[in-house]
Amino acid sequence: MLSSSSSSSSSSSSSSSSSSSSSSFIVYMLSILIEVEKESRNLFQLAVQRRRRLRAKMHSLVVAYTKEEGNGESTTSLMESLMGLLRIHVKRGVNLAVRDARSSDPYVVVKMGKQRLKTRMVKRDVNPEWNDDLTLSITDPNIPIKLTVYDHDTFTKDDKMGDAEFEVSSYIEALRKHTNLEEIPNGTVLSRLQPNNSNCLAEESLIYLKDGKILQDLVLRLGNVECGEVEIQLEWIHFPGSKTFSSQ
Ligand SMILES: [Ca+2]
Repeated sequence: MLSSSSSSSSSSSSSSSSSSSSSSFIVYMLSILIEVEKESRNLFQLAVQRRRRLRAKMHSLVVAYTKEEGNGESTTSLMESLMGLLRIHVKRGVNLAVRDARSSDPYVVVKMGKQRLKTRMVKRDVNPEWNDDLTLSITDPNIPIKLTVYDHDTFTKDDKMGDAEFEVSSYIEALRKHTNLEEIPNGTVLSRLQPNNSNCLAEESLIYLKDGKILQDLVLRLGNVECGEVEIQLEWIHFPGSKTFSSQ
């Protein structure tokens, strides 16, 4: 009696333990599935948020641009004609002109059409390291970009320290041509531009692939001034939804 009861109890406990172990396995699997699902939902939400932030940034840039334009062109049509954003990393000035007693307080102004952006000012330095990013919205890559260096003055009008122009058509062409970036080794030079009489290049300018991005380095020789060069780097920021680059 005792043994039978014990055996029955042991058999019932063994069956319950096997069913509880399989149900705990299912619970475990489910919890993993839920975690995976939650994780992918989080990633999706992050991507959505990032896309929304980019769109908001684009929108505010375009609105600012439209306001500045004052030409009544609607924001929507500008959004449609927008190819993307061009980030101009203004690295440094080299051997710039002296406009104060011994030095200058240089800053850079970049203009494209009616867009106007400027870097911070570096006090008393004719070899300034600005390391400032200026972002232009690009609708027509054939519009030249003009860069002017000024000497900041407190009580008088800021003096000019030279200017230079450059175009982004070759850079855009490289972006259009090379959409299979994962197949190109890091550091590959995609295009070279030589200095000549019709451009403001001080030396050969390279368009190359670095860390999955196509960049262009330019050293601009300043004109309308006795001396000075400005080093910049171009980086394209793809705009989600832009039809300019098929693979993006
Ligand atoms: Ca000054």
